[in-house]
Amino acid sequence: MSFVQDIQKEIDSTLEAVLQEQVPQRRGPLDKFSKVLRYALFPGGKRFRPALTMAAAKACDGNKGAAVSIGAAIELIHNYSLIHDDLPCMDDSCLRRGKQATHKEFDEGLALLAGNALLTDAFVVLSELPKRHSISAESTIEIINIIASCAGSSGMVAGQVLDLKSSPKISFPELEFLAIHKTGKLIYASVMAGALTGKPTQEERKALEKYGEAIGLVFQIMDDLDDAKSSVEQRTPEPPRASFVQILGVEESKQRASELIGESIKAIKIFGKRGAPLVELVELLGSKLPLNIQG
Ligand code: GRG
Repeated sequence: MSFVQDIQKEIDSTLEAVLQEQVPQRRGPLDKFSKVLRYALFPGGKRFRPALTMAAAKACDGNKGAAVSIGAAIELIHNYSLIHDDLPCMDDSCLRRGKQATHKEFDEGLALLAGNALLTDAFVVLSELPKRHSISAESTIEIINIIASCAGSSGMVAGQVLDLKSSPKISFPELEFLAIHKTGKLIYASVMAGALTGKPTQEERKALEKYGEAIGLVFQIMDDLDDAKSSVEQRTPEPPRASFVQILGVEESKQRASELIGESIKAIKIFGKRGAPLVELVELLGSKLPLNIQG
């Protein structure tokens, strides 16, 4: 089993345990709500962010159990963002991960509340790091601070506000700023929070900061390239939204992704063998780069 598949299993069972603990009443409306939460979380997506958390923990000789809990908490936040992103007042999407979006399967009210619950429950999981995994109170506060600030009004939510309000014709710097916030910040937090389960030196922190920032952007560029490829294959016009492909074109987007991949791998050279899972993950992300998009 690969590193990523291994992590998917561990994260799924931790998320299952969180559901069991956080929704105690198994009858009436709360039983239905528990189904809404389960529907949104399972089957999951790639669980890429938790994989980053575990890989960063490995690079810093961190605490594996704590990294699994942090990865699960980040996955709760990521899934909240997807539920809310699909709502009619946001991206208005009917499908997510090949099935009905949560608000379509249930209703908007329950979907909104499911997002709120997942976001809030993530912080229950994080606040239990000292009790469950002997992480110091100081490190726990730092982990919570990084995740909350990357998810909140100056992080992912800021990116979503810009996405909601900006025209498809924004400039390249504006698009990059949007992507760094909407997509990159939570990815960056996944890396840094994993590292903090160990005791990274200042130099190691700086290296991981560079890595986290670079792959956050790579993630969005690859997502835009994938969308462009699907539009061509399905002969459907791309929706009018700002994207790297729309602003830079296919070749320059690939070139930018490949530069960032190079920068991220260079940044973590100092970890030697301990950095192998981090390299594996960025390579996995870039593995679709040779993709051929012909309009
Ligand atoms: C609603 C506050 C709020 C934020 C929403 C995550 C997000 C911000 C919007 C999703 C829109 C989107 C398609 C962004 C592109 C990159 C991205 C985050 C894709 C989805 O993440 P994956 O590919 O999803 O990791 P899986 O299904 O694998 O978990």
